[in-house]
Amino acid sequence: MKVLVIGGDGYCGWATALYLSNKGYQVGILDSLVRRYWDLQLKAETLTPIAPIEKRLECWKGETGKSIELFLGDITNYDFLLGALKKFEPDTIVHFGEQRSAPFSMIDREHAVMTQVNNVVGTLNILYAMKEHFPDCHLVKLGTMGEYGTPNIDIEEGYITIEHNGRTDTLPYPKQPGSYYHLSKVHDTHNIQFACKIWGLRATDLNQGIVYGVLTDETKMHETLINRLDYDGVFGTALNRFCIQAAVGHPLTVYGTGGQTRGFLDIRDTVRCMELAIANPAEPGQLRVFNQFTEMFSIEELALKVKDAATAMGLKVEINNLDNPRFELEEHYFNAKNTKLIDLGLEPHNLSDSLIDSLLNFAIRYKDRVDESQILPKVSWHRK
Ligand code: NAD
Ligand code: USQ
Repeated sequence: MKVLVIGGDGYCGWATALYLSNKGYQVGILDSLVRRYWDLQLKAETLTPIAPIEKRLECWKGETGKSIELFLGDITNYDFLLGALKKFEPDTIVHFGEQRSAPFSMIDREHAVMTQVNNVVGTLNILYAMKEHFPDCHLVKLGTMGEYGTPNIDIEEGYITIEHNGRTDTLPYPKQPGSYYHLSKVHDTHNIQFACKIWGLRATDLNQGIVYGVLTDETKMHETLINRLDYDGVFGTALNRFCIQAAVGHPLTVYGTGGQTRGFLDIRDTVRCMELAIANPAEPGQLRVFNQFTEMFSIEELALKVKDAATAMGLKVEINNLDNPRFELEEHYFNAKNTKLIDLGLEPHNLSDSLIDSLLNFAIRYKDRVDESQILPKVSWHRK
């Protein structure tokens, strides 16, 4: 089976492309490398020294004998996208290729517009290309748990059955996203749903939680295959950031009380979920939604776990409750369903002390690359 991984130079995409290639899928990577450019603009580097994409692929071929075809370009350019799809002829398109940082989207008007144009137009171009030329192709699209926000009722997987004035219907679950980035994902969901309905396309929307970890069986084969690991205040995410902060002796940056609860998963589960979604495609005309996370934690709980593990290693760690730069509930109900991927065969890697230890040790290995001025959050959701 031929799988085109859009965004295959990024954190989730790189790990997924290698995993699928190792499993025997014929894999192509399409990426504009814009994320590397944003890092340069922000003067923020990943903790890990990531090799240029061509070197990464050469190394993969050397290690495994497997080739991954590369398409360099931007999916908001329809002619480029169509050219790449016609050359590769995928059975499945895995779409990770978006601007994925909530703080980045909240920097100012330009970044909000850029995020929404990049994400919404890119996805819409994929839908049109599928309709015109690849109507049987399966789209596996990365959404986010943040599309739902934090409602005071259980979160279902994409749809909810509602009884209203004596009548009943199953409807898309209400969306209350918390940034212009998260909003772009909601707009994507609506566009995909509409395209599946009117053109009979097939798609799976994976509402992924926050991913942590760095090593997968494939990315650890060789230093040149190493994945990115972001720690800066714009692209770094909660648990990964805390481990790197602990490694350099920076107080852990909990925003507000830390009562914010989210779904989380290990990057080794991200790649397995992709395989499961690809191997069990949606039906024509169907937009399936899976909630892709394995466990729920509050931010405070995670900070305490990292503090305990780091202290046991002899590191000195404090937790700092900063003024929350975001507009979000800090104490709330959160109970989301996540059975559909488990039903397909996912066996979660739950967050263990040994995983936190290994992430801490990994961070210590690269700690000389940390620029501490990049750690504190600089982007605010609030009106000045
Ligand atoms: P990333 O920034 O590491 O990778 C995204 C890749 O997409 C980059 O290599 C970038 O160059 C590429 N890209 C962006 N716009 C593009 C365009 N217009 N054309 C071609 N390539 C483009 O992000 P990630 O952490 O790997 O996230 C991948 C996807 O998973 C995103 O859609 C994100 O919203 C979703 N997701 C990520 C997480 C997480 O914790 N990292 C959690 C939930 C969902
Ligand atoms: N937070 C802290 N301290 C930090 C960083 C974050 O307290 O140093 C808090 C935030 O205020 C928020 C929560 O932790 O309440 C999560 O923030 P995050 O930066 O770890 O993750 P988020 O902005 O939600 O975005 C990340 C990815 C995004 C993905 C999303 C999944 O960047 O691509 O869509 O996780 S989810 O959160 O389920 O929507």
